[in-house]
Amino acid sequence: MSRPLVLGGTTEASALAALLARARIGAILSLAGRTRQPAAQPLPTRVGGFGGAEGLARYLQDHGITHVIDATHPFAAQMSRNAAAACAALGLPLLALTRAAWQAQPRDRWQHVPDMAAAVRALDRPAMRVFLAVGRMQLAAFAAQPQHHYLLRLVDAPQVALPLPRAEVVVDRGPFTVEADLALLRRHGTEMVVAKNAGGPGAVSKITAARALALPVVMIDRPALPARAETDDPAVVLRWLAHANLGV
Ligand code: 3Y8
Ligand code: NAP
Repeated sequence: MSRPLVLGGTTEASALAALLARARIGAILSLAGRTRQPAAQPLPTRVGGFGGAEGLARYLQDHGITHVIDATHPFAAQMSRNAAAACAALGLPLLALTRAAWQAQPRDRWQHVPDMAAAVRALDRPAMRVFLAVGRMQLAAFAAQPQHHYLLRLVDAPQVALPLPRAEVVVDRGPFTVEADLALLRRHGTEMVVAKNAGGPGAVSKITAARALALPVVMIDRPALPARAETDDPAVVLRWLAHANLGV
């Protein structure tokens, strides 16, 4: 009997969780515990870190996990590295459920930067109205460019003072829509968007809205991830589980 662990926290992970629950596969979903009220999921869910790759390996053994599906966000590189290391150490099958990066379209005004530090450097210019859509955990880096008027979209209301002197907060969790993001950017008078190349449908609306408004986008490219088997199709994950099950 297979007992998969899904490392979640994305739209794709939630969709896979629904498929696994409907197929009555005894999977467990795992979240880091970054948000105060994570969306309810149709699988038993554990929340919190494992304690590095070693802690994850112990968890996999203690809970008789037979497969690991890494459906984490493309920027959750540490979790992906730990999953690859723990599965290699235990000889457990690992499959990543990923989503393609967004590609610039002809009218897009993207400036690609390799990482968050380069995104901060790209803002080294006179004050602008910037939609900083990178979430809460990266805000401190942007204190190096305090001159801008920032619009921040966070999943939870900030509990501590923000590291940015001129910032307006919108508390909202995606998936978002184009019409809502168009209204948001117009209301704020946004002149530039800063975004991670998350890919997928859940965060793309601000990129589509920026295109419609001909706004420049500082697009942060994805971090390098460990080599592993990948698919962007949840149905492939189900077949992989069935096949690997036959193999055990
Ligand atoms: C805790 C689970 C689902 C999953 C929905 C996706 C889509 C909406 C868009 C913007 C960009 C951002 C952020 C974002 C999106 C989906 C997906 C996605 C971006 C939840 C969730 C968790 C998190 C963690 C959170 C981070 C933050 C990043 C906000 C749940 C809602 C900016 C990434 O306040 C914080 O501490 C937030 C932390 C990691 C990045 C950061 O560095 O701050 N996601 N987001 C997961 C866990 O605990 O393991 O609360 O229910 C999931 C989703 N967020 O079920 O439909 O699939 O990408 N999440 C980015 O892509 O740039 C918002 O505003 O346009
Ligand atoms: P990260 O930097 O790659 O991971 C840092 C540590 O957080 C990991 O080493 C692990 O702690 C813990 N962790 C991360 N994901 C976990 C999970 N699904 N279950 C249990 N522990 C987890 O991760 P992150 O970028 O902070 O992302 C955290 C979560 O938010 C992930 O679920 C991710 O899918 C989701 N998310 C992230 C982003 C983003 O922009 N980064 C966007 C949307 C959703 P231990 O070492 O103690 O095991």
